[in-house]
Amino acid sequence: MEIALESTAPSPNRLKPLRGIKVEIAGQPASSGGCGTTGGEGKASCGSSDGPDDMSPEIWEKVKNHPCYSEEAHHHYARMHVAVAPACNIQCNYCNRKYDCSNESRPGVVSQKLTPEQAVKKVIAVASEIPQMTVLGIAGPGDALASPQKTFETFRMLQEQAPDIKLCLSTNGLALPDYVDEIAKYNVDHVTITINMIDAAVGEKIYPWIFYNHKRYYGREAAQILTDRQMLGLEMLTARGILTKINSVLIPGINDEHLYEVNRAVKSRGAFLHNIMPLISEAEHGTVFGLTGQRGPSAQELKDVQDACMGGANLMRHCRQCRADAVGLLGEDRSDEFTLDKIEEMDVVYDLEKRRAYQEKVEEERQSQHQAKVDALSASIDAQNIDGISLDPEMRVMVAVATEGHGKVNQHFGHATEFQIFELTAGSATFVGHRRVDLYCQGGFGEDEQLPSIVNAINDCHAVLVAKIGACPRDELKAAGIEPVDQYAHEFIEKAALNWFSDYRSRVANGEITHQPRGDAAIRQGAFMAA
Ligand code: CLF
Ligand code: SF4
Repeated sequence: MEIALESTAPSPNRLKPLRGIKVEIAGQPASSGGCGTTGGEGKASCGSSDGPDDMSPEIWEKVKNHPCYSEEAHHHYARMHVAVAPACNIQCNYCNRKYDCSNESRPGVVSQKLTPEQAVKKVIAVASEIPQMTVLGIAGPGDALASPQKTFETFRMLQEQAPDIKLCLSTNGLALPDYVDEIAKYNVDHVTITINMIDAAVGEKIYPWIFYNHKRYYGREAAQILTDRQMLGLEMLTARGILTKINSVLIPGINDEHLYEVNRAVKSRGAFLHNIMPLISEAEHGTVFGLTGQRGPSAQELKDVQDACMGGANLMRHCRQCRADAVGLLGEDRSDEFTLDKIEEMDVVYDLEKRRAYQEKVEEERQSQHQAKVDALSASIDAQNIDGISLDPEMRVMVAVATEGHGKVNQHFGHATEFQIFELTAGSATFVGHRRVDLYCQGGFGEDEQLPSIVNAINDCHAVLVAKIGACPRDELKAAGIEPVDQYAHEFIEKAALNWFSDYRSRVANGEITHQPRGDAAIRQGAFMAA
């Protein structure tokens, strides 16, 4: 399928036209956002409703057990990263090269660097211990394609020794067009490109320099080369049928309004997913942005940009900005269990059949959970009026949910290190993201000084749904205007949230309470954490 040269790119005078490359992803129209052929464009994420009926069999095979490319899969399948690529060929103003690449990991984290041989050993060890680990990503600690020998040597060895593991890489895109053949040769099916701009006037505020063709370029010229290379690389990957995810770092005042254009430009070039991540910026990270006081976005600013991009490339909302050596399910990190000295002592047996059998069980559980959730949702209350009083059909609120997984409200408030956020309207519960918080319960006791930061993190929510909550945080949440709700413990999240919402609307309708708009919430900026 040919992409029209006019395309949907919004600023043809600033963006070079598409190069007329034939763009085909099996089963996916070139101009579609990727996730769905029937599921609609610009969905909140490749979310829980996405299944084999929503996309072509070829794409379903690629995404069904990739935790980053499928929101539902991330509850069941794990990924790991190996930090084999130390070099970088550009400078981002949000990066300090003492730490890992911030394009696919949280600032301020340092990974244990590995040789390709050590990396392969580690992958095999993790794969035999965690059979639901299905994806190996190379995401730094620098740029995966600035150390191409190490990256591709790791992929080559892995393909031979662990052929069932999906290969994934993350890059800033500068060197990408030179390595598309290698990427295809090693069956790397998933590539992330960090694209923060398509306009060099924006780019020069983010990138002071790049190193390209043995020469250093600065300012606007550097940004122009970078955006041209990123767009070319994206088109080449799409033409090869390789799934692409675009990461964009949202930098208030620099590219917040521009990311809509980025979303449309990458969609027109066949990007599968767009992951808009908040800038995390602190002076202690020693980055240009940290030192000049450039702030990150608030939770509502992030949501506003994501919402504005709806209708374009599908949005990923479950990213955890993980480490370049992360191991485990998204949101958990087990890298400490697999340090090189520990691997040396392990009895490692790579049993492909055992892994397959285990993953079949995981898939069965996922299907039955999915069905149970669908059934529960259809039984949720969707009242239009109660006792003859009509409920406000336009009302829209957000709630925070404490969960340990299985799609249920099943975590104690004090044990939560993150909350899932859902937006509710009459009859719909949409996942909009996660909020990291400091653990409230430490060593069996509530830490009252943590409460203000937790309230800040979910301050835009009308309620927090939990399995259990103590008297003290309950009172403080109420005082902050957030309703603590524990009567839906161990129910499926969407059903619980919609039933609470129906009850809330009826209390508003009968005058028991007054519906008040909520304020904004803060995205946690702390960086020196494990996961
Ligand atoms: Fe790693 Fe990235 Fe592959 Fe995932 S992470 S290289 S696509 S396997 Fe995932 Fe982590 Fe977000 Fe990245 S949650 S930072 S999006
Ligand atoms: Fe840092 Fe990654 Fe940017 Fe390179 S591409 S400067 S490693 S954030």
